[in-house]
Amino acid sequence: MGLFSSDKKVDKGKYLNGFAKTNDALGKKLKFVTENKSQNKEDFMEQLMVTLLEADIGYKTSQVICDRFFNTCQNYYYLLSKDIMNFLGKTFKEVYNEKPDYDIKYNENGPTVILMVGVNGSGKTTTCSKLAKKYLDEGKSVAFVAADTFRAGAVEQLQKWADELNIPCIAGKTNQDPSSVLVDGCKYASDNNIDILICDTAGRLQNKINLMAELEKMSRVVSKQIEGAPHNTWLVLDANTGQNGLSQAMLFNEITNLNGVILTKMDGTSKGGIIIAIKNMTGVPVRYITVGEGLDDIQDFDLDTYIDSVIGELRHAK
Ligand SMILES: Nc1nc2c(ncn2[C@@H]2O[C@H](COP(=O)(O)OP(=O)(O)O)[C@@H](O)[C@H]2O)c(=O)[nH]1
Ligand SMILES: [Mg+2]
Repeated sequence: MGLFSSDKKVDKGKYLNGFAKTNDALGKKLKFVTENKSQNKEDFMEQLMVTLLEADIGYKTSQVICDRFFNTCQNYYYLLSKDIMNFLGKTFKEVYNEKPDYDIKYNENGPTVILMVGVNGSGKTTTCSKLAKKYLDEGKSVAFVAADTFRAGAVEQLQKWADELNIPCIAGKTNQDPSSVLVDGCKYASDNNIDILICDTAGRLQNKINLMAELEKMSRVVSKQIEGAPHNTWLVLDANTGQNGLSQAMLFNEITNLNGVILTKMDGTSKGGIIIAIKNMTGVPVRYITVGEGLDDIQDFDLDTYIDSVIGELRHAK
């Protein structure tokens, strides 16, 4: 086995806390709806749809889940709530896995470059530090590139985390071309046997053409420095943004080669159903979730633990 293993480490307690609000909106409501189901199919279908939509599973994905349910369980009225919940859990999993999942890319022959992208305030910089802590705990060497040269104070914010974690931070000057900072970062990482180079970038809206073009340039420039780089381009999405997050994922995916999504601030939202919608609609796997502001509030995304956390009531349903 190489330096990198794809084994996931999952803390169930953090999942349960992180998804508590989604569990209220989805699990507890589904339990109620299925325990008190209407004999009228249209009514029951509507209740199911509304519950899925409220947890931000999205219209198209919710429709797929409902169709599958009513096609398979025509005699739904005679089913136990527990069986319906189990069926739905299984369907969430199938829908998530409909587009192939694939592992995180690691470079076994040099630094693995991770580009963190997303809109302002989504949690990119704090997630950089959480990721760094996680990789350091796994015994890897980590460095930062502060390529957010656009916003005043952005470089200092990452530098502060770097000092706290005691890792190098290759920083750009205000208004320096972010691509040139990335070049410096790649050179540093190659020369200093860095395993993981985490690159923080400026927040950009998915509909701002020149900022998106800049992102394309960054990828191109990095690919000339280290073979296969950027090995990972991860979109950092605030889970609170729900369906807007879906449109961000689609547009970023058109411009860059996204191969992962990180959903942040899961602890503050009931919209955790967005995870299923994002994977189902874009095919981009969810890599991590963040569930708080602490350095350890990051978790590998694990589909089974997620489904258990959001609709875990199935075990107690009648
Ligand atoms: N509650 C909570 N807050 C978070 C989480 N992740 C990030 N934040 C907060 O979101 C805010 C914006 O984060 P920042 O990393 O600066 O976003 P950036 O603009 O994308 O770099 C900060 O106040 C973070 O502490 C999370 O998982 N949970
Ligand atoms: Mg930032």
